[in-house]
Amino acid sequence: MSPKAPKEDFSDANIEVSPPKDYAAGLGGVFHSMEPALKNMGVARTAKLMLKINHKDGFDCMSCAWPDPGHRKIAEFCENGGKAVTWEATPLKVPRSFWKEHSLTSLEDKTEYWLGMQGRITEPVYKPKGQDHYEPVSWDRAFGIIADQLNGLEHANEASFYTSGRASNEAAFMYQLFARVLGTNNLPDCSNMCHESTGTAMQYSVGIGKSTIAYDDFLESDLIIIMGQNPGTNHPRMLTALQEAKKNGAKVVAINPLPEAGLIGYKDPQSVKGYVGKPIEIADQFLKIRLGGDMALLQAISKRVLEAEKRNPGKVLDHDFIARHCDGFEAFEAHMSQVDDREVEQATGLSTAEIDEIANRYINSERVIIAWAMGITQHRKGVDTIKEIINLLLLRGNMGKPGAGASPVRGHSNVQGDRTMGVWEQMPDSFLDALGKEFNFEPPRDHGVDAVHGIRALDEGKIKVWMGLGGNLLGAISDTNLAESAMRKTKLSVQFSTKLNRSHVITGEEAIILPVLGRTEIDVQLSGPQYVTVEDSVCAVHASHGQVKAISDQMRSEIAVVGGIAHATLGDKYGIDWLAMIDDYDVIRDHISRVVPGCENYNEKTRRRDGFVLPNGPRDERRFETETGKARISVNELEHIDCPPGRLLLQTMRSHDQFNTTIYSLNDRYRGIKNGRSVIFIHPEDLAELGLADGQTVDIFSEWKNEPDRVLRGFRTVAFPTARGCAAAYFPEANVLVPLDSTAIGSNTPVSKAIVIRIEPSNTPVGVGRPVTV
Ligand SMILES: Nc1nc2c(c(=O)[nH]1)N[C@H]1C(S)=C(S)[C@@H](COP(=O)(O)OP(=O)(O)OC[C@H]3O[C@@H](n4cnc5c(=O)[nH]c(N)nc54)[C@H](O)[C@@H]3O)O[C@H]1N2
Ligand SMILES: Nc1nc2c(c(=O)[nH]1)N[C@H]1C(S)=C(S)[C@@H](COP(=O)(O)OP(=O)(O)OC[C@H]3O[C@@H](n4cnc5c(=O)[nH]c(N)nc54)[C@H](O)[C@@H]3O)O[C@H]1N2
Ligand SMILES: [Mo]
Repeated sequence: MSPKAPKEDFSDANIEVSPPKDYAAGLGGVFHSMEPALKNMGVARTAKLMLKINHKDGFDCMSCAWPDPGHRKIAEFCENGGKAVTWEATPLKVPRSFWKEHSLTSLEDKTEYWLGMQGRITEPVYKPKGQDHYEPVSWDRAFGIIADQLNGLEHANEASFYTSGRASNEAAFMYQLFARVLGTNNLPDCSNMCHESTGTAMQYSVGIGKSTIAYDDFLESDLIIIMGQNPGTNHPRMLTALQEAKKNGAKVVAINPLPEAGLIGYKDPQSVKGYVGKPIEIADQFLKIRLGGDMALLQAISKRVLEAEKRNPGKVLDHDFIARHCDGFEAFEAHMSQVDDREVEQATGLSTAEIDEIANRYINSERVIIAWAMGITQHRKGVDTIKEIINLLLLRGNMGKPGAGASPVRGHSNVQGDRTMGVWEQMPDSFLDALGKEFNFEPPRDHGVDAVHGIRALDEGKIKVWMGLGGNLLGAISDTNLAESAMRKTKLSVQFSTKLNRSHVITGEEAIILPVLGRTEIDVQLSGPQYVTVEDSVCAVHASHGQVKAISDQMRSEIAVVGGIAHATLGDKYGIDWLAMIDDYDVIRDHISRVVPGCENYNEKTRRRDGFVLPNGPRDERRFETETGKARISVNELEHIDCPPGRLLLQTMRSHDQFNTTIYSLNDRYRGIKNGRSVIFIHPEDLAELGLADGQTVDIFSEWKNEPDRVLRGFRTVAFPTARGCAAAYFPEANVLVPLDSTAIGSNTPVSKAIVIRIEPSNTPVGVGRPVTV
């Protein structure tokens, strides 16, 4: 069957709801990646690619950042990796006629799903000022338009350079170099909306904003606590690691307001036993916490640890570790004695017995890992919550020893690498010094804008050129309506993309889309075939080799595009030879060797079959490069989320069939949803209290300070066993409800997991196209 793009947009009118599942994967899981919608993408090319995913001579799966085990299986991928590959490697092209047929105005009603299903973008297109259509444009002309706009700016800070975490290390390194040579640190990235809270907290507490464990630590741990993460969907291969850890005797505690299937049970899709056998149990204890309750829970556990030490002096705390490596213990101990049990109960919705149980598990385990993701970072107190995770680990020396440590599980497959390469609006001076020395220029020192401040700057008319190395900022950022009107105020918006998304539809006065190669595709430059490099969630760096021929020779590698724009804009300013970097990526890697700490001999090390692991102070030698030179046990004030009566707290999360703003199908299998995304999950007793029925159509209002309510209309209620007082809906649709200024303290990450909402019966039908948001 040759793939076809859908003409009509998809309808949510026939949503089917069935009870949620209580286990994840199974062999069916892998086959599920070929579900009908994806079949439309054409699976023939995918078959070959499947065998090369995450293999040593293959390519790095572009889905999530979960690490590769040392021993890789024949099929080292998961269902959702399969979807990502199929989606990218489709032979379906956006035809030239598309741009004539569809005005931008007509595309405004289209869903992300429909846009993505139109196929790969294979030629550069340009939307001139005052026009409502894109038209094909040559690469040279596109570079020329961009260069003219950039060179016409009064200051480089009128440009902003967004990055999404799929970009390779080489592309990211060149991109940040280009921005800084131009004279700006305006380098917002998807991480600002993702693990920024982790980076901020861990940098403060332990001197590095990354995981302190290696893959094998999971296999040596005796207790793994998973907080605010849904690995069955978002990091499916983590379930294999958990299964092996359990075989080795580890216990697992899951903390989540939703009973996520993958946290309850698992069938390994890659073993015969997994196919025919019963699911294994994942969580030994499941804490159905209220949204935002984690900080209170962590404090309550730490309090119990300290009390246990009082009862058994010298037996509970790791005194030696604390004395040698930590500071702040006394102040912390004093602060924990004030933790108020009633407040903990209110914040968490958990019973004393439940908290006692997890505390006892923690105290009785020698090697503990705490893993977390967006359920922790995307909260107003996300940074402080992560500091409390670190506090708890430090009390018993659970850092820098086998089987123990902090495991923030990253999102995008190379989001961590992009940061290592300097994509950050506030890189430290040491990095900027090295960059300036290598390329003979003085990098700007003022911090740039992050994702949220970037939208504000757009709205204030301060950004004249906006560029995106991948991603879909308008789909991903909070406050969709505000963000979109902000983007329309810029002069030129430029996107490097594989597929169409919202950020191509809502544009600056002029707009350009530049079609790039994806990770699956063979990349040949003047010096021959090239590879790129990536860093996973546990700081392992390795090469990724494209495997299939691109479906059009008009597409260029991200590196060739960054280099092309830089060359057109800057020529050979400061003697930087952009074209040499394009011709041979080894040249970029040589620069990386001399600029990025830990990347010395980068060409040699990334050619090793296993790549290499970046140095990590806490993990390698219990070295903590904080301001005090020690790991900091910190004091953090608990803050209760204020949810007035008659209101619910809403989290926005991913369905099983999406990758961020990319929608693979309208199903969310594990949660029992089929054929639609306009749903809001609510506890049956909350529904009853609010006078609402299961299956009723409602409008959702977000209440924020004195601002007019934000609204999402025509959603179907789904009675669901979530924590009381909490609701859940899918992002990106629900982003319209998140106020731009509602961000985490310290990291400025949008608070996507605790939105105060009011729900009212609706007259808007659950319908076709994008939901109604006015
Ligand atoms: N297939 C697939 N894989 C992906 C992605 C994808 O979209 N699809 N996205 C990638 C990216 S960029 C990222 S960042 C990761 C995201 O990975 P996750 O963080 O797993 O993604 P979310 O869907 O946001 O899920 C958040 C989880 O936290 C829980 N949660 C929400 N609020 C709270 C809270 O207050 N406390 C606790 N304890 N739990 C809470 C939710 O119920 C949910 O289970 O996945 C990456 N991998
Ligand atoms: N409400 C709410 N909002 C959220 C979140 C949430 O949980 N709730 N999560 C946040 C998180 S964790 C993140 S990471 C952000 C994600 O924000 P982004 O990273 O900006 O968004 P994505 O949806 O991953 O980007 C998808 C687009 O990337 C392009 N693309 C795909 N592959 C490639 C490639 O190889 N190269 C290039 N150049 N382009 C490519 C395609 O055009 C595709 O449409 O969203 C955030 N927004
Ligand atoms: Mo993310």
